[in-house]
Amino acid sequence: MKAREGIRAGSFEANFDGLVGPTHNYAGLAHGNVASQANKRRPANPRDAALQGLEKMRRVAALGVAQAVLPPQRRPDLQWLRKLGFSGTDAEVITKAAKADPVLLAAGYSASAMWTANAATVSPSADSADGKVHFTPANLSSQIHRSVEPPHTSALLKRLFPGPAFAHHDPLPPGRQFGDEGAANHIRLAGSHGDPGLQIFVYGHEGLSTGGRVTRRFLPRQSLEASKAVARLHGLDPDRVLFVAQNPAAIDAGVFHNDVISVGNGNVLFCHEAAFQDQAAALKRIRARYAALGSGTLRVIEVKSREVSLPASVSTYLFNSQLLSLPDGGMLLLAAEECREHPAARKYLEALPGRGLGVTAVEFTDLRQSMRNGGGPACLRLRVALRAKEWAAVPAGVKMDEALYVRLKAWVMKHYRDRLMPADLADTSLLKESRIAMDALDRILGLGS
Ligand code: SUG
Repeated sequence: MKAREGIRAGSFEANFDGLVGPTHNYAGLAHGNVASQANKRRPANPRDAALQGLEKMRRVAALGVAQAVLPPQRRPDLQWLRKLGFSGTDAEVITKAAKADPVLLAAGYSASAMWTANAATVSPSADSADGKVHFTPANLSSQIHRSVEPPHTSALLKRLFPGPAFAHHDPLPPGRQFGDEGAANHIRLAGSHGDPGLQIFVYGHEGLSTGGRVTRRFLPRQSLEASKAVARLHGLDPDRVLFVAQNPAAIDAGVFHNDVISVGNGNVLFCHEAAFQDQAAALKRIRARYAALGSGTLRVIEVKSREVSLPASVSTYLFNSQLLSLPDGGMLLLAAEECREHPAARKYLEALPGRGLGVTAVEFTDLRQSMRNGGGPACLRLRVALRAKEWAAVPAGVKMDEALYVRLKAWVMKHYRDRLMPADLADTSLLKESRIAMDALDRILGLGS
């Protein structure tokens, strides 16, 4: 792995992965997320979950891609539980919440901040009117356990991206009409990471529409109104922004975020044929807007249902792969191990690099613990396209290199349990263990508490 600083020039994408926290568990809290529902109350292994995430970060850093770590949020969020009327000592708060409503306790204890694709929407300086990198933390209003995250995410992003090069917005006002789930519903296409790009905001529903429901089974999470507000806040050029509706049938099949059914990078858009509403028209708009950038032609890799079905796309998270621009000019598709185990997905991916469509290599990564909660490779990372001087402003302590990997691995081995059930959240020793672990992590990353 290369050194942390001083080696990068120009503009590039940095991946900020969420480090899985010590309270990772399967509480079945996530609506519309079929993996979370299917694995409800199964035993989780927080240690393996964190180690799997660390291996992915290590691999990406070894490829020469800028990689950093976002620390887990402190859980349980006792302040949040206190706001709900649970009082007394910290241990009493836990015990009372466990007795009154274990779902609320699980929400206050959720490690869901690990899926940093939902932390915020980010626009690089090449795209914004004021030349700053813009961040809007997602309000995550649609899920109670995820709505705990935004204040902590806001504070963390301000800490990690300090100074005049960065603009930090508040999360959007809460509520379904402004439901915002961050970068998971946002695709940026550009000739290269430093060029002005096309930002595609994919939404599930029109929050202010009175036209009835678009889906039958699951409520969509991202609203058009939220996407539009973020585009306004970030000072984006309207000619380089598109709002595209998700296919309601995909949402009902378990595509609760668009990044479960499409991913873009550079001049490549990789998507299933069932990703968008009126897909042919949507792709036509995307191609036309991309062409207007003057950065060449967009390559759309559209996978047909007969190649990989919609249910198989959801179970394998094929489109939740990371598409990474490599220093040698190639593009790697980093897929979940589940894709290798699924005959159709595997066959598709084995052939892909040979087809001359822009993806030059495919690798697999084992993220089984996260996958059981509906989080694949792309869910675990927040992409931030940065200029070298912007990257230099990020605290060195969070930038991944071999030394940090080794320290974090030892930290996980020391502090994490290898089995956690939702019922264990009532055990107040978990509160103490988590605090000790997080204090030690603050020292490793040099962030203070
Ligand atoms: O919000 N799962 C997360 C998974 C998020 C995946 N992110 C992206 N697609 N970008 C969610 O549904 C499960 C938690 C539980 O059930 O305990 C959960 O929150």
